[in-house]
Amino acid sequence: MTPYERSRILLRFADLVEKHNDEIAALETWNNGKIYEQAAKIELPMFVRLFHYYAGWADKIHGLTVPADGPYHVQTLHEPIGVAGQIIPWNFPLLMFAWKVGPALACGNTIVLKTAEQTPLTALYVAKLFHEAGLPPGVLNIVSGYGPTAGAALANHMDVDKLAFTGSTKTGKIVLELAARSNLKPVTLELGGKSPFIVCEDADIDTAVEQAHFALFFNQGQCCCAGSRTYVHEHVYDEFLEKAKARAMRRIVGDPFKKDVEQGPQIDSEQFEKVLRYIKSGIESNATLECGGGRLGSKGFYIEPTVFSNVQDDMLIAKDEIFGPVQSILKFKDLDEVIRRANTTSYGLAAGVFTKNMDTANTLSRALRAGTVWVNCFDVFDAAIPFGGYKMSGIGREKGIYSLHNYLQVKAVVTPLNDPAW
Ligand code: TXE
Repeated sequence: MTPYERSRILLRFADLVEKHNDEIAALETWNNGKIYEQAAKIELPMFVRLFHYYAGWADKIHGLTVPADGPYHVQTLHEPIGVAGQIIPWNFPLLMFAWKVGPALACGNTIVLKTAEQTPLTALYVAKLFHEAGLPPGVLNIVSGYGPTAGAALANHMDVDKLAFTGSTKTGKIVLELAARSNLKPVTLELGGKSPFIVCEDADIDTAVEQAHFALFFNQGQCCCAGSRTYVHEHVYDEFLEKAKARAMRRIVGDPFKKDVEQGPQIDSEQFEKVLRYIKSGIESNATLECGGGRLGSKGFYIEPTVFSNVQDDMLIAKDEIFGPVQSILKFKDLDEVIRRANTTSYGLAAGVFTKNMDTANTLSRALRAGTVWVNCFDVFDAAIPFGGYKMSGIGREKGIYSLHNYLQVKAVVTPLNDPAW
């Protein structure tokens, strides 16, 4: 298929999704429990935008001519890598689908994608729309299955040429090992995080409070890049804490289809229990429980928006990825100290910095070992902005121009100049 035809299919697909925006958003809420308004007004439009973006790339992928020493004509061909295996999680079922499928198809690959066992619905629905958009049978294959069986089979398969995985660091290590033991397929990993959110002395406190709240509680706290260590300068700590607590107490939890509700249920009983265990551990390690701390109601996996203050770096709630609506607030004195503490983690996915001083913003954004640093904002996602982790938060980058390299082989073709054989 020509690159232009690929581009046309991606555009037609995006148009079909746009046409079915509200019903797909409803399906995503049934799938995951996320807020319907969020699915309909943020995630679906972002999904469509991602496919428009990759449609734009499909006919702009090309190699180079290389000025090598000697009488040679040297060129590189950028070829599709082949069959891409993709394993996605349950927290953003559609967006993770788009981050993986968009670049793989733009580059001309075929795909076997496994959805998370909790959230099989929307990928199947949109795959049908791909068919309607003219994607030939066999190019995009969706498998609904469990991790240790269907997921592991993909990672282990000798005929899968590339693996892209998003999920926990623990499972990331397993799939990397399976890939190494089988055919050494290249692997990109987007894993967990424990992202610092740093509020400097000169920050606009009301904005910082609202953004820190959003950074942690968005999507029921089930975000890999959640700002889950809120570091606040000692001079503004008390004011910040009071306002952060008040904001969390105002958070509306309930039926994700209802208007004005901000937080739905956690994804399943396993995650629900895990979050409650971490809350218990925070209380036992003597962090101060400012609000929340338990289950909300007696039906469904709803958790009260929870805020801990007086959190210390060595507490489990400050070290582990909780993946739930639990904000941990920590106090710091100066920049060197907060840089050191923010970087003392095995993760390195993202960071937030709130300050009015350009010098502080530049210092922190260079010093923090994280794949994304948001300054005076958080969770700004755009199809063109690369995303990925340092350290145990992953390998490689998704989105933007960087994602294309995950799905291409580079072949160097070397031909003598003035070859008598010509
Ligand atoms: O993740 P898993 P789980 C973190 C978060 C969460 C924890 C556990 O902290 O509480 O991980 O969640 C597939 N071979 N994140 O257990 O197991 C699985 O079927 C191949 C952060 O749900 O990593 C699913 O499709 N595949 C994360 C995907 O891996 C396997 C998002 C993710 O599941 C497999 C989700 C195996 N042996 C959880 N075992 C993020 N980075 O956003 C499981 N899978």
